[in-house]
Amino acid sequence: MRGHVFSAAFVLTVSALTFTLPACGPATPHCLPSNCAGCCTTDGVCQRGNTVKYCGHRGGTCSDCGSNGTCAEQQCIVLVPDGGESGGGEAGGTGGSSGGTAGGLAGGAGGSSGGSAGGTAGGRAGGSGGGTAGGTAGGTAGGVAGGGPVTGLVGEYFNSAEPLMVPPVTRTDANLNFDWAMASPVTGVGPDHWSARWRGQIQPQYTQTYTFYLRADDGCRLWVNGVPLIHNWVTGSVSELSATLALTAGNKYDLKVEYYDNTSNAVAQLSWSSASQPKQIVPASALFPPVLKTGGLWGDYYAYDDFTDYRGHRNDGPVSFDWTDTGPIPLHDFTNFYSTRWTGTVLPSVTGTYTFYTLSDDGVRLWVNGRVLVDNWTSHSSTENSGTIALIAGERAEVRLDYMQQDYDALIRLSWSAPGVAKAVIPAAALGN
Ligand SMILES: [Ca+2]
Ligand SMILES: [Ca+2]
Ligand SMILES: [Ca+2]
Repeated sequence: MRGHVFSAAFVLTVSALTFTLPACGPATPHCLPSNCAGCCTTDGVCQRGNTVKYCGHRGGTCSDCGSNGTCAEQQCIVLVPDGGESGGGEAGGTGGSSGGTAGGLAGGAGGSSGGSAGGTAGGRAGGSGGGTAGGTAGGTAGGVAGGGPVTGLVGEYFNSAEPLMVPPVTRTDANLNFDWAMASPVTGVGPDHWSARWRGQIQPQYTQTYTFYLRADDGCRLWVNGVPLIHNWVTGSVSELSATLALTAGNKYDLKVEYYDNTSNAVAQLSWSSASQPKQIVPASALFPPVLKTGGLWGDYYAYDDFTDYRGHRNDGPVSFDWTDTGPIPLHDFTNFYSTRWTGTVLPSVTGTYTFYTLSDDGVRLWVNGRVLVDNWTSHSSTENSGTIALIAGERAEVRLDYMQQDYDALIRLSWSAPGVAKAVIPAAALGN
């Protein structure tokens, strides 16, 4: 497939989200946003200075489940308040090795010492036990002692050709300046046939048109503030693609990069330049962890029914569409043989067994917290499928919904029910990404 470079000339303004951070809650088996603004460490104690996106479940990959059915190995993606959390002072992890990686993760796995996190930024309880983040590449992620902003991107690494869900390894990467050569990117992920996703925010210094350069072996995708700038999901030797976007100094823009290595060498480097900014690898000081956006799922739209020929992205909430006559305009206007993928989170309002329902024409697949709830990837007329999973009130669950249209009618709807929650299309207010 050919690569796409989207040129965009929008001036985009991001409204800053401000989080109020309550005091850290008591030790709980689950790190609930209702009683804690932080991620859980392996013993369930909340860390200050972070806001939970999801915490806990690792679905079928959980290797150490507690007696209550949740994972002892907490897998947290954390969101930090814009501008950093000031009230901190909890010491960053002592421990260990090197690094200065680590900002934002509850690293979680294993609890061995050797902590990541030395020199993390203010307000974070770094050093959550080692494991995943230890020894990451890239140098100083946070590094600002006592009250400075937490920098760096959340990096998720997958043993699959596509970034799916519930990655086996999550860590903070200071920036994207990787040349792994023939090696594995991180313990737990093999040297070939792996993929990664980085999410966060990027803050320019100048109000100018920036050029973004993504140098990769093999495939890569880049979005800035939701605008698809580069889409080059192909196998090949190292290549660099570029695209431009007008930015405003000091604003923080959502950044997402997806990447895969087929075989052999692996390279992923993100640079930028502008009239006043000589071309450079985007530094850690301009990169920040992601901020949760509520109100919808992230939808990626493809003109073919096998997730090829990418046509763009938008936030969708709720997911309830009849595209029989029009196709999903304005992303594209094909009425036959196309596909859409939604990713994000749902926020349960009660603790209990949820039933998720898809109504589709044609194929549909649904994952929640890494578990397959619906798999009906066939050509069919309007059909309802369902599956159940236990969720916890206030704890966001990861969702991925794949959809494909073959011909004739085109319908897709995502609903849920739970004890005390009547069956209904999942409302926008319960969606996030
Ligand atoms: Ca390789
Ligand atoms: Ca390669
Ligand atoms: Ca159809």
